[in-house]
Amino acid sequence: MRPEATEEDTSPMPATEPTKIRNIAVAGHRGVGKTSLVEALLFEAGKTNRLGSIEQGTTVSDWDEHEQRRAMSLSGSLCHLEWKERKINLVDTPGDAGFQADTYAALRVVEGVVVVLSGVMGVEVNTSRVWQRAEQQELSRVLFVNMLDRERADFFRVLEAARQQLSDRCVAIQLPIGAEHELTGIVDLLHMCAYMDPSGGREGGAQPIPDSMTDFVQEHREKLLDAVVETDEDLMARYLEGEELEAQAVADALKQAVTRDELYPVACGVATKNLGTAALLDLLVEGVPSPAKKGTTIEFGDAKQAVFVFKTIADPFTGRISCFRVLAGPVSGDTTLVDPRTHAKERLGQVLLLQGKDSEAVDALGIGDLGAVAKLKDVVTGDVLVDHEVAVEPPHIDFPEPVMSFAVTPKAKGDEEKMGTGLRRLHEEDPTLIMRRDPQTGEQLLSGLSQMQVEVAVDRLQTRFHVDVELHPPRVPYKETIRKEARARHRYKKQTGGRGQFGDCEIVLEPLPAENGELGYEFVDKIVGGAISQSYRPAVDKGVREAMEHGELAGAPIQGVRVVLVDGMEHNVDSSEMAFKIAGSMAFKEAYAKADPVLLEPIMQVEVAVPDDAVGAVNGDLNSRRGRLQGMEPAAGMTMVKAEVPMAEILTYSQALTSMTGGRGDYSMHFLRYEEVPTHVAQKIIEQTKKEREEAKV
Ligand SMILES: Nc1nc2c(ncn2[C@@H]2O[C@H](COP(=O)(O)OP(=O)(O)OP(=O)(O)O)[C@@H](O)[C@H]2O)c(=O)[nH]1
Ligand SMILES: [Mg+2]
Repeated sequence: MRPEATEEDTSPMPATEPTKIRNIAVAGHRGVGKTSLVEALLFEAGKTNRLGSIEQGTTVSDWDEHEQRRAMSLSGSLCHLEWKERKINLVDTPGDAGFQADTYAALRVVEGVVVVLSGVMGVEVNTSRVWQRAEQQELSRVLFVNMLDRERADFFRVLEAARQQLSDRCVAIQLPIGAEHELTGIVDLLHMCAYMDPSGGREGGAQPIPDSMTDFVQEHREKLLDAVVETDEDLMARYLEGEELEAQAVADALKQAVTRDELYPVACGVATKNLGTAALLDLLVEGVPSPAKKGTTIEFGDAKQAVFVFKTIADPFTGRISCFRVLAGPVSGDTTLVDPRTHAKERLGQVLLLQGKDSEAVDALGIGDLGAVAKLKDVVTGDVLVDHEVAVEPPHIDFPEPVMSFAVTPKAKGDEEKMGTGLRRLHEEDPTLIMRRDPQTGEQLLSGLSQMQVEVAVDRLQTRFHVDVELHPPRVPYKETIRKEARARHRYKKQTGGRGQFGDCEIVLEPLPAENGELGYEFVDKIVGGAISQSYRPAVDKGVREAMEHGELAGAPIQGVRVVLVDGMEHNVDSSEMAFKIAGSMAFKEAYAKADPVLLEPIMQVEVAVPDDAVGAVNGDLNSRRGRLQGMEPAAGMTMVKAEVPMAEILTYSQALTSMTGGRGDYSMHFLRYEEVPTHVAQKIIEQTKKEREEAKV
């Protein structure tokens, strides 16, 4: 007899069909209301019973204690909801420049992006960056102009900015009713209806458009129609003949245009009041293509089951959680996959759906769906797991390069290993957070995309891994080189009781020009006759190399030198390799002092995105940092200032830029080349080194 189904019925729940899935990243500039919008969408769809807020630290997606403490998103957060019989997976991404790794990874696993803009600020630096990424991935995009209840918010100004700076194919699909604190609702230009402000409750369904707006709405409806018919030849023909186009035909054409990434509808609302969410969800379901329609560009060979890991959460308690997209499936729990990168077998225990920090086990996930699994062994973000060994090229996510480094040391002696383990785990979570030892200065460096990112890592080391660390500006990796030729001879001779020491060599130092920007070293043997026998000559080279490790000026490595061994002498009993090594080293030091040695410093190429009103201040400041301006270009409502600046002057730039631009500035930099330090600056560094050496002696 068949048992009756109970609540604990374990019959497998079918995976969601790929046609019924919508994968969407919510992205944009810092603090425009992305997390608040995701919160509102979950609430509107009935996934939550109350609208959480950033202020109270009660949103689903900013669940981490550090996110709540700083009132900002620090990592991507995966959520899901159902709307009109579709499953919508949402990835709430951080807007801060320091945490873009998750944003870029999320853009690899979705078909659509809601680009959120502030109704006050409009297009900002990161709006443009996200837009460009989405463009590269050919993702469907819907814009959401948020915060329309705020003072100085202006939907039409933002719309115009989006058309100018992002794409002229941005077109309003909604309009606000009223403005700023008198905003009372929005008009849906596609379905020609209105939604009134629900003040934080669920949205109340479609309403008639207020009479007072008829003409205005008509004007914008026509703009929308113009834009839509342009993407559809049949409609265009009928439109030009003056035919009245039925609403459904327009809606279908719009949907197709959004799906094909040809039109970018601009929606609007107020996330914190839940205004505009129903219309937005409709638009996402209709416009964003399903994984069945769009497919993925990530390779998985002929695998029958395959997943792509786009995010790793390093939880000290549950262990590692890997978030993935199913490439081929369905994929169920209790499956063993293989990671072609490591050739290791990885067992998937339970397959999970994530809702912020909460997880729910499901039987299986179908193609295109997003989910997670705990405790994989050696899987890192970016890996593709498959059911049998196939040669797949994992997708290149192209994470941004770190722009700043700090020297990091544990407060307590003996905590080095704990710090190392913690930082390695944090790097798994955020691949743009990089730990390395500088071979020249010996310091442990922590590099990242922003000061905030590094500071958050320090906080996490403390709360998760219980190790307190300190950050210092790193030592600048200076180098030394010579400007002119010099010659020296050194005889190393020791006569003691037994066998003595004898080595004698004469060398000439010559400046060696850089090759491909790299300063090198060359040893040339020009001994004629047999002044020094063949077997001792490499010892001279060795001695020279040792002397070059720490130059006399600032203890920095010497580069850009050709050493020519021209003469010497040996003793048939007392000579040894050791004696020639010492002679080589001493001869080098003597010649070096006469060869006009100079100090070199790394020069960075710096690009600063500056709000127009702060350009003067930023340029002046770069000047005072010995920077050389290379040019200025308008970029997304800002000015992109390019300059070459010595690394020593820009180690602590982030705070200065924040205060000059009210937090609206943004910068990136990379190493360019080494250059001679100006004399007055070099003098200070040399004196400082001298002082440190003397102190070390005492
Ligand atoms: N007045 C008003 N405030 C809003 C609105 N949306 C968000 N906020 C507030 O703006 C602030 C930032 O909101 P978040 O949701 O954290 O913005 P975010 O884009 O997720 O920020 P990051 O993830 O840090 O980039 C919070 O204080 C929100 O309460 C809105 O529509 N109107
Ligand atoms: Mg957020």
